[in-house]
Amino acid sequence: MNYATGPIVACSTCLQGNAGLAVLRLSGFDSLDSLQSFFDKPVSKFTPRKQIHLNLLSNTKEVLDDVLVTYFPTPFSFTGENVLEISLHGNIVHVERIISFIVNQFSFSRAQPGEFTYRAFKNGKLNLAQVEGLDLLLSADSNFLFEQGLSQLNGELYLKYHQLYKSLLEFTASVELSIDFSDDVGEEQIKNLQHKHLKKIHSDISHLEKRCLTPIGSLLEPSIVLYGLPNAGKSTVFNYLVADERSIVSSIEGTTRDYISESLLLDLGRVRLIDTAGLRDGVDVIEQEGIKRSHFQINNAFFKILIVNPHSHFENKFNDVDIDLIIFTHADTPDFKSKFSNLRSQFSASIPMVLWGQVEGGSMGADRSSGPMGANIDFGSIGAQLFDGSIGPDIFYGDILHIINTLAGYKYDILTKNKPVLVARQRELIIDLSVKINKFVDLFNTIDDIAVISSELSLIVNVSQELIGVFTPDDVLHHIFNNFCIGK
Ligand SMILES: Nc1nc2c(ncn2[C@@H]2O[C@H](COP(=O)(O)OP(=O)(O)OP(=O)(O)O)[C@@H](O)[C@H]2O)c(=O)[nH]1
Ligand SMILES: [Mg+2]
Repeated sequence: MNYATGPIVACSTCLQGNAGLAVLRLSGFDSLDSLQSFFDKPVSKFTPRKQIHLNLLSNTKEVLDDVLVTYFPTPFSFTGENVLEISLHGNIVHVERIISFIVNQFSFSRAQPGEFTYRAFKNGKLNLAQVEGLDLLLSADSNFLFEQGLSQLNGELYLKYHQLYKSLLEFTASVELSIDFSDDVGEEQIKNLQHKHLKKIHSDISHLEKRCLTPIGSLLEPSIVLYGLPNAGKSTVFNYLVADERSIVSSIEGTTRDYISESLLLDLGRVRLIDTAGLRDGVDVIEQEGIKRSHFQINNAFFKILIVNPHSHFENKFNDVDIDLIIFTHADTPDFKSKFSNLRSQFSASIPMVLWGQVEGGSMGADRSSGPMGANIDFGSIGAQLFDGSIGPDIFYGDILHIINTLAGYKYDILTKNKPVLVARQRELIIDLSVKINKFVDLFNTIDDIAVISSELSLIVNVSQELIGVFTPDDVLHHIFNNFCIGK
């Protein structure tokens, strides 16, 4: 982290291309007077937190742009320093020209990634948990992640951490009490007090620990994987879902050698849909590597879809716990019904199943809205007349995208119901706290040496301090702030 000490400037809106507006953020300048030559209105007219409409001027008094400026005087700003936000026209070349002008004319530095937030943190405007919440919110791919980021930014977790920290300090004080005043305060009284505090701490930590048990990898970047044996129809289903001939489809086993992913927008937010290499043994090293990678994707996906072609020899070697949905392909082919009926019993009755097939004469793929056979046939579903409902109530008919949307959304809701702690740093510290407190409870109940108890306790207090950011090692800070992008 190599942050400047003087004033900094950056564009805080995402400028991937030309846009209507861009917002520049300037922070850390001594006074508005130093920037007077940049504006065609006197800075004495600027009212804090109210927009003012003016022209930006070059040093030869030419108009650079027609803008809106908002002034946030220290300490009532995002960074705690004097801040200006300038809304200007969002042409990339123009934005760059204005930033260069500010850098050269007024000796500003270009802000590094996360530098504004770092200043906010250093100046006590945000605590570390809030910084991490902001990071979560700004990079959230799902509504849930955004909401979690927002609630963390609003201090939901920080309050819990702080409450824990306070309990630990109170407990420490009661231990100190037994060291310093053991002659004056009754032993019984002290023990009661200490047990009460320890119980509270233990329960607070256990409660937080429960929120760290959901695997977060699968929540932060939710992915849905299609897996199964070679030739099952994975790539065919994948292409249908992403509405593009993205994956190569062929009747040759082992066509997909490495996994392929595409973004899919569902109700829960943006997910990665992954097509994997067919799982089989005894293949060449390249395909083995592809299969290894596929396993990694399967393990990490929060929603796993097994694709089965009932015409191929199939033995269920998959762990049923890991199957969220089974799609049986080739439902359009003769004999499908009997083959499928034989296969079904290999799976737990509680796993949802979809029957899916190519409509004869239609090409697999792109146009979901009408379907290759016209309006009456919903491509991706199988006509109900094929099965007459005799197959059972847990077989879904209808568009598979819709079914996946519903089931994946449902599972995501279950996984996120307990509001898991999402920031890896906090999770690690909470797990550490939990291990330490469990050990400590044993120690406290078995030994009487107050000096040993006190020193063990101080280790726990240190971890809780790190959790609320009273003490945070530099490399941890570096990691957190580097994750941000420029302008944040
Ligand atoms: N009739 C019919 N053919 C299908 C269906 N699904 C897939 N196929 C065909 O089955 C063959 C294999 O399909 P793929 O999608 O390439 O299978 P895959 O599971 O990706 O196979 P690998 O990449 O080798 O693991 C292709 O010829 C597809 O056209 C279906 O529902 N009905
Ligand atoms: Mg394939």
